[in-house]
Amino acid sequence: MKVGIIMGSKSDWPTMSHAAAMLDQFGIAYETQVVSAHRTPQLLADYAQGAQQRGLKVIIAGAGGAAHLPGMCAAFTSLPVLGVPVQSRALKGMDSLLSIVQMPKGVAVGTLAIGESGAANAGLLAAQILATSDTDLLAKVDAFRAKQTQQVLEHPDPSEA
Ligand code: RP5
Repeated sequence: MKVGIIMGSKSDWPTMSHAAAMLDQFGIAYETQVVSAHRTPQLLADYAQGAQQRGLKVIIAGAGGAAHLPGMCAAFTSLPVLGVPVQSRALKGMDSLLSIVQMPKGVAVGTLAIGESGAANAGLLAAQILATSDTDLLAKVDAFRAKQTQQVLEHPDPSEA
């Protein structure tokens, strides 16, 4: 497994599945697990501290509300941690975003957008990180972007179905 996708609750999966789907597109092996900063703190410590030794290169961590998972995960490992703010019911994910993005200097989390776009882009960014040392994967990322560009250029009329 190259990428670990963790999330605070099963209820985060509909969002975080978009990270998994992006990794699937690139044929990147990943694992998924519920790891909660609040409900299973010891599991979080064990997961993050053992991640590098188990061969993971990037961790994607999604959580909602008082979303401490990405920051605490980053505190336990020097692997790159990509944080996905899951959209919460009460505050629409602003709480998640602000909890994740405002890391104090010295411990870094790469924060993505709220919700599905952020999860998908976390998968894409993980692919781009891995592609820095994998030319086959870099070619796939380039092809993905070229196809996206082509689709826009081939259909410039916004009223077209
Ligand atoms: C967070 O609390 C989770 O990441 C989830 O987004 C939120 C709600 O969790 P559940 O009450 O649905 O389990 O820890």
